[in-house]
Amino acid sequence: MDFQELSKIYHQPFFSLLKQARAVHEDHWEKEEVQLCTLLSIKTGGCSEDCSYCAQSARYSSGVEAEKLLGLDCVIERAQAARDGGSTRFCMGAAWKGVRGGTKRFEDVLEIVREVSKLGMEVCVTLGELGAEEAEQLKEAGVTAYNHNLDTSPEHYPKIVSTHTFQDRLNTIRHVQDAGMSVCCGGILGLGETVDDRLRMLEVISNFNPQPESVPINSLMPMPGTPLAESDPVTVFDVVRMIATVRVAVPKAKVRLSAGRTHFSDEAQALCFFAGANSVFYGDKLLTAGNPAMQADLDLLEKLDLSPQAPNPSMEAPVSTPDVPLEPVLGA
Ligand code: SAM
Ligand code: DTB
Ligand code: SF4
Repeated sequence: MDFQELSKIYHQPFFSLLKQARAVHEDHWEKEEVQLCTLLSIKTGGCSEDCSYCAQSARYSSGVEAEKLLGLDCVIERAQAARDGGSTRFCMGAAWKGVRGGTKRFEDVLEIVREVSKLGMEVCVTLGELGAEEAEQLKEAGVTAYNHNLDTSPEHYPKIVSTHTFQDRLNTIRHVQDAGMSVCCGGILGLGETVDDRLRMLEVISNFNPQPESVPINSLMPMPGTPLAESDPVTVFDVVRMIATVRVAVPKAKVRLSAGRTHFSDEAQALCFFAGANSVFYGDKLLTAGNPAMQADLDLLEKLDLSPQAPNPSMEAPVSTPDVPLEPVLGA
């Protein structure tokens, strides 16, 4: 979808937008289900990048200390606990600029992925920048989806990060698609961007070929010591409008109501689910920040007559559409 179309959808009266998003949602998703995904930070802090929202950048005094890559046994224990708790996707995050083949740390990650992929959950990793070969090795080891967010518009991106470019992000996403992994790609609301920036980001994401398998919508969790620590919170209505617009633009994607839920009431989250969100991070911690308690989430789903989604470990990556350019479009 192009920017004009997205803008028209986004700016229609609130209830018309909800109605449209709900109709698209019901056409593509039969069951009243929400996927529960568990996050684990396998390598925390000390990151070389300067993403101004992130507590894990080594450049800011956020109180998050740099740690080593977690050992295999520890990760497996956490993954088993996630599965036993009802998660169907296990997402491992590392505070790295990226990974390079042939290094010990990449070999260690591949070993972790091989073992986690035996547990019957979807396996997602988010390790930063990837080349084509690294992407193939991750796919081979058992990764089903790679999370790499665009986070904001191409125009706003350089105001938020200076150590890598928006185009670097697109290149990694291309490598992930070429290797046959699903792409999980979304962004953050609350980085001082305009609504147009949010829609420009969605324009780029919705024009991926294939479209992403999942789109996480994070609301900034202002982290002490980072340049965005004093940012104004995003409003629930902005989040709901964005989720609804994503639902219409990327109908087959899981739309993941991601960071920031600790600031939202049950009623606000109910609106997000109505608007098309059908996945959440589940567990009381995200990577370094807090998340609602597991029982609170289960209680909320029950109140809304939603059930946790059944496992689908053999999930195939979406396929590209013929006659549509394969390169993600920038400035189209
Ligand atoms: N280093 C890798 C990367 O940048 O892709 C993976 C980890 S990074 C922490 C994953 C994503 O978490 C970011 O792209 C951003 O969308 C989200 N994130 C990080 N800090 C956040 C914060 N304070 N509030 C909301 N979302 C945040
Ligand atoms: C995503 O879009 N959100 C998750 C996951 N992908 C890796 C991360 C949220 C991080 C929130 C801040 C923190 O925990 O430090
Ligand atoms: Fe590093 Fe990722 Fe945080 Fe940026 S968002 S500082 S790349 S961990």
